[in-house]
Amino acid sequence: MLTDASPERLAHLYRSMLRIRRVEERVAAIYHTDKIKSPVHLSIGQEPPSVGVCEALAPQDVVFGTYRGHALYLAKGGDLRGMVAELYGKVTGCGRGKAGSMHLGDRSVGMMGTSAVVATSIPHAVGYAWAERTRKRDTVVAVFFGDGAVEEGVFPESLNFAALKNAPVLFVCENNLYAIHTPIHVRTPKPNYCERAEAHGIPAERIPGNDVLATAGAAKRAVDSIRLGGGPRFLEVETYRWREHVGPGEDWHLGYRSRAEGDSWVERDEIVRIGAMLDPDRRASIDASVDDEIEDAFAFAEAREFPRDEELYQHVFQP
Ligand SMILES: Cc1ncc(C[n+]2csc(CCOP(=O)(O)OP(=O)(O)O)c2C)c(N)n1
Ligand SMILES: [Mg+2]
Repeated sequence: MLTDASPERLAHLYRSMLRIRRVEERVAAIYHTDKIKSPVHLSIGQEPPSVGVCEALAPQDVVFGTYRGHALYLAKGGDLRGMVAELYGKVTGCGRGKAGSMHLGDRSVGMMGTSAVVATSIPHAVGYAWAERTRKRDTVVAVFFGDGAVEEGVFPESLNFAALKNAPVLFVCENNLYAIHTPIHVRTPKPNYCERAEAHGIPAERIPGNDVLATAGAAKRAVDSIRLGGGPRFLEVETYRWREHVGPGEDWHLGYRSRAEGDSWVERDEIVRIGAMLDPDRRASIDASVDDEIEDAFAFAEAREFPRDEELYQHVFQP
């Protein structure tokens, strides 16, 4: 990690978050054409948790995520062309066109995979971390999940096992305050996620305000401790989903959350905040290069082929 708030570091964080935002905006804009063959759970507004935590990880470290995985895939260094082609269902996609948006992976950069079944990647990550520790490998495993996943039974089971085995795992709860259309306060009497981690002997930190620098700082402290053998850590990053739960649009009309609440998050857009810390010329050059890269990735996806029929049973699990 570069020194705190150096221009290089801010430019990197800005670029990384902007790239995720612009790709997803393009996905949303073309979704009605049906060229994208997959349901999409957009991370627009939720760029800081993935970008902040991934900045603190080393190249050999690995991540596990959820169906809302575009931000994590890109923040961990996943190939942009591979992701867009995957959304199109093309054979050059990172899952050879068979995985779609909800199952992104790129093992070459430690993006181990994502799951559409809420909370399932938590025990996967703990098992992987324990295996890496047993093999005496210098790997930190970060697992990302939503506030809804905390209500699944595997959450406390996984925390307990990770603490017991001193597994090198960083739990990252992206608390966007909702599970689909249900707010936290009607799902749980006490959303004290950090206390729940601490009850298992796992040090925990809550980062309010969708703050990428604070997230990166907390993640760095946690990752350093895990790498030194300090055992699992827990982060709760407060964030906010701007678009509908699944799909390209907005959903303020549904009434489960207010436009005023949404506006309060949009007004403190972290991409705008970090961008304002940059020299305007540098920011403009990043904006242009991100647009070029996205143009290239969509052109690549458009031009490529769908998998052939005979590939239907290749690269898939067959019991
Ligand atoms: C085991 C399981 N139960 C229910 C669902 C249906 N479901 C899909 S997403 C979701 C909400 C999850 O909310 P959260 O974990 O907060 O993640 P977010 O979508 O807010 O990022 C639910 C209940 C599912 N996919 N898997
Ligand atoms: Mg949620």
